[in-house]
Amino acid sequence: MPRRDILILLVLTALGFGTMRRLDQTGAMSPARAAATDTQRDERMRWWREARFGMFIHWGLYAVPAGEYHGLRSKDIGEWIMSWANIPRSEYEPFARQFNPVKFDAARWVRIAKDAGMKYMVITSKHHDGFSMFDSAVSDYDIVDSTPYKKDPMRALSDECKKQGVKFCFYYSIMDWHHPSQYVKAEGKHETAGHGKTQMRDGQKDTYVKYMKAQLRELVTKYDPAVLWFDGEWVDWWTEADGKDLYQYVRGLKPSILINNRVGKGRKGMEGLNKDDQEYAGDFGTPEQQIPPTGIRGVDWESCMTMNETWGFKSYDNQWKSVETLVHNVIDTASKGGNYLLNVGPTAEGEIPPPSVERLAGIGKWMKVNGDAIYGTTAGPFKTQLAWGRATAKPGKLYLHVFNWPADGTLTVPGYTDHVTRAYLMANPKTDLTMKTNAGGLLIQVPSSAPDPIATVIVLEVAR
Ligand code: H79
Repeated sequence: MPRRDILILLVLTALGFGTMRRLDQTGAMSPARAAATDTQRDERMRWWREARFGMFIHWGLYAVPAGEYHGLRSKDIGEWIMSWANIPRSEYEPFARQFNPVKFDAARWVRIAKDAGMKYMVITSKHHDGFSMFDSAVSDYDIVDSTPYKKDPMRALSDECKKQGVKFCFYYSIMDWHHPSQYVKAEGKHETAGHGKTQMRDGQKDTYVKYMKAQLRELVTKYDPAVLWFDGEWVDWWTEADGKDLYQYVRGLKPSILINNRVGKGRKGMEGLNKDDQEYAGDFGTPEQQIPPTGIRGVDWESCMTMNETWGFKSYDNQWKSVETLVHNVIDTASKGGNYLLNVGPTAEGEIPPPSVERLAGIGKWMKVNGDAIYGTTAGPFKTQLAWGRATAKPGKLYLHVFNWPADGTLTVPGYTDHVTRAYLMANPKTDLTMKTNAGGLLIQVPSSAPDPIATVIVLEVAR
């Protein structure tokens, strides 16, 4: 490691960077240090908490077989085909020769995300299959050196995100099905195929960690990502100490970067939030394919989810969620204080599938009117789930997201007694809605039918 990095690392370690809650070596924390690190942490989390909605992109060689290998199809996820179809490296590598995304248009991808109301994108720089989607100096198994495309789409995307004001972020898998340090030891599986739990060859871990660090240095210094989103950390050869070390390394490369909890072992299964037996590395929790039943105050988290049933493109997955479900998910997540990271799986030709584009446009239409009730909000104040929908909050404002419109023209906000000075529809801010209170809470007179069939937002101005 260069001297400069060691220095930065020492300083950051001394400042107590890198744990979900910040403790010093003894496990205790002086109030002064807590305040300092909280401020730094709040500072670097600020844009992310404000953003609330991002695009996940799973794009790699797996888009070539698109969920089918020698006639075999599966319900399993597309980017795991090297595992479930038991494809050895020698047969998987040639997919690179068919990966030619001539229809890839960085400006269009970023525009699609932006028009959907998404504030950041997280794209696979390297998934479990080990193929680098950027021009890596430490591997030839990358898009520039091994495909007929020969260009670097991450360069184009990073530039385009800067131009259009979308935060650009990378996913990176710790488990690697292509690196010689790792192999498969499982009944009936090829030694060099993909597998949920790769083994580490004796004495090879240091070599592999050096390789990861070299790639991460390239990713951070060449593309300036706002987040590093690790995954594939559950293999038994990866430890929390490894995670903390990698966290500090990446933060040393760019002090303002955000790093998810999958850099280490904090993640609690698919729930994704941190276990509480010790302090784990990572700036935010990562529930996968689920939205937690309630939020947790003071904990940052982001739910990632597919729009159909796969992350990487599968030609025959038509199980699309409706625009209504997706908008409800954005709202549900925000109402619990989290971010929603919604996935698209582009084709090997470089196109975001049209059903995804249509749905994103639908979400964007809603966000354009109601975005103020999502961006920069925190969880609503209600302890129990509202029968008609969800609530989000900002200082001086409460946003009611009504999924089920009241048949009798009266919306009841149960137990709500704060001083409300005004109520109006987000889509019609000039017209006041009539309110009264009774023992049940606040009663708002609303139009007889739902102004927005997906979710109507009612804004309450609250005296602080
Ligand atoms: O990149 C996408 C997927 O390929 C990857 N994560 C998303 C974002 C992924 N999805 N599912 N899996 C990986 C399967 C992993 C399942 C498990 Fe486990 C790993 C089961 C047991 C080990 C996760 C960690 C659940 C329990 C521990």
